[in-house]
Amino acid sequence: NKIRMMGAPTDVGASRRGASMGPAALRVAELQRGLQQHGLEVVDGGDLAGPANPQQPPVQGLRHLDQVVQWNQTVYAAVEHSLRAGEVPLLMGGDHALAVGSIAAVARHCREQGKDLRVLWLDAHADANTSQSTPTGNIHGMPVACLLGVGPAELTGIGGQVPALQPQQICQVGIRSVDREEKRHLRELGVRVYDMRHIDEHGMRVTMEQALAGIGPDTHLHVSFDVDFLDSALAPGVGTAVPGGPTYREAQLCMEMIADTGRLASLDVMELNPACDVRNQTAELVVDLVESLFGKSTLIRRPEGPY
Ligand code: DIR
Ligand code: MN
Ligand code: MN
Ligand code: MN
Repeated sequence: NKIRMMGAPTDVGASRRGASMGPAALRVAELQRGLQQHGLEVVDGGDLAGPANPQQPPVQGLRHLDQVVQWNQTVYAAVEHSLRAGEVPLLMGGDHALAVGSIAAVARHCREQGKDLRVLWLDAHADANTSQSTPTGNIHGMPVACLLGVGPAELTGIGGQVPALQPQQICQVGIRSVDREEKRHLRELGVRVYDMRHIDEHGMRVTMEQALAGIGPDTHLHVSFDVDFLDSALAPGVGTAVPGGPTYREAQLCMEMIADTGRLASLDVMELNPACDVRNQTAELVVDLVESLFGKSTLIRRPEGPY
């Protein structure tokens, strides 16, 4: 199916500015051409529009709620429209708060089409804070909680069903930074989390086999890729870098195993921050990894796994 790139140039959900330049950096790194090289049909729908960043402090534990809601409504509508057209939406963030709109649209589409939705959340952070537990007030630390029904009604209600997602539909990989109160909340929400220790102990291959288990012909697989998932030495171009993430090879294997399922149907590429990057190297790495996610491989491989 045709891939539709759409940019959401905003950083209203973060406190560090710069993720608003993420879509431009991905275009400079030739994301569209990179995917086309593998025979994929890719259109760039340009950037969505939304409110500017007012750079205000949090109000009752939430920074820029109105702006985050507006951006999410726009993202929701654009992703929904693309899915209805039978496309694979590729959202270029923008901060990760926008995954609420994106995934709410995917969830609604799956309900309507009778598809089995699975969300793979690749991130250093669990993004499961609430206005109570957040140490920063940044809504990009809250989208998982919002999608599971915990958060301000203007966000949890996007897509018309609360919660938009059931905890067993989402699985996190690469987690290594969870705030103190967020930890308890994550456990209560019931999200499956494969943290870095799990990857250390079992390896990326076993971890991804576990994360992808149960995916079948009726599955719509959505990947929400926060670029800070990657080790911060490889990928400095993010606002909240955390050391100790997946290496280049581990990240490639992760992406290739997702591609092998043949079920990837929508994607978020979030939190790329060119203001923190070194000569656009993080954007270039992300393009390389997204190519793998859509099936680039070194050799022609025979299917061998359970998927
Ligand atoms: C931290 C950082 N847990 C917070 N979160 C994110 O502000 O809630 N950084 N998502 O990318
Ligand atoms: Mn993150
Ligand atoms: Mn384990
Ligand atoms: Mn995130």
